Amino acid sequence: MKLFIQIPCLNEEETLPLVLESIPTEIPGIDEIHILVIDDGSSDRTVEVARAHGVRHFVRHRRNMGLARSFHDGIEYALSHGADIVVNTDGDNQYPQEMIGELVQPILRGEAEIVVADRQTATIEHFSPFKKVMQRFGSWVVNKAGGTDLPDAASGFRAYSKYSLLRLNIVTKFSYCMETIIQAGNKRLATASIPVTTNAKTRESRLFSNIWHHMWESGLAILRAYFMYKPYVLFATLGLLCAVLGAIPFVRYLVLIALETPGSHVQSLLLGVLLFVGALLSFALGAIADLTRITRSLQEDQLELAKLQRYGPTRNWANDEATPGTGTLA
Ligand SMILES: Nc1nc2c(ncn2[C@@H]2O[C@H](COP(=O)(O)OP(=O)(O)O)[C@@H](O)[C@H]2O)c(=O)[nH]1
Ligand SMILES: [Mg+2]
Repeated sequence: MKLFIQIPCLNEEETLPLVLESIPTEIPGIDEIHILVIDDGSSDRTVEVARAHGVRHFVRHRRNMGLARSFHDGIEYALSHGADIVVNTDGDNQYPQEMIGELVQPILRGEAEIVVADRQTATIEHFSPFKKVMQRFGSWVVNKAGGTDLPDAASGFRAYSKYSLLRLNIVTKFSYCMETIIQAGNKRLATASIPVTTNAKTRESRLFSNIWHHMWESGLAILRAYFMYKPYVLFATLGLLCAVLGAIPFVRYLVLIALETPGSHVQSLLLGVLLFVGALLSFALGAIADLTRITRSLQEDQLELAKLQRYGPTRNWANDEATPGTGTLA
């Protein structure tokens, strides 16, 4: 069993040693532990520091390409080097690397494909009460959209089985954390969570300038991910709303005409017709969006097969069965 621990880094020379020193050298059930540093265009000595600490695997971006792309490229590297499980941790030493052994256990036991560490945000001292409430709310929204039950959806400290990595396709540029959970939920990949305590804060977040920025980006990512899987829910709701609202002025118009009240009442008619057109458009867009969703899911099946061919067979650990197709693709 080959484990890759990937660390996306943007100028982390100061904290990276702490991260690397706290990564366990032995984990029950794991035969090989490899550390992969993804340098996303750092201008400091991140890579030299990693080398000095014995890191042998690197993905390097000449320019900064963002966290989602870095995660994606790290996964490609790990899978093409034979990873069975990939753990993601941060370069700012926010997460307790000592817990990686525990993090991978639900995968090894066949209970989950993705394990998300629960930072227990309610207990983190440097989080403001508002941030704590927002963390809970954000996780609640993600769980609603994905049909999952994870207490800390924004946590980047996670373990992924190879099978889950073959099935996930990241499309948003920013908050891949939320997106992966919603995808996993919609693809019925088993997820699990283990509680961890985070290390003391080493610096401010570089991903988000403030909590509003975080909420805005996360909200957009959640909406897009949700939209990818259930576009008809949005359009059907919008269409129904327009239809119901449109019926009110329309009925008013009919009643006023029937009662032969003075005036043409054309405004009511116009508003009613406008809203009915809106409803019609929403339903039509819903139908198109649903067809696109079907096309996408067929393309995802193709992509999964292509990845299987490239990265070799895997097992659906949670079901303890070979993935369809693995027999012939070996
Ligand atoms: N690849 C990449 N990693 C980044 C970028 N910005 C931050 N990171 C890394 O992502 C991780 C989390 O960043 P951090 O600033 O701690 O954000 P936080 O998750 O909000 O605390 C760290 O390992 C950073 O080095 C970026 O633009 N590209
Ligand atoms: Mg951080």
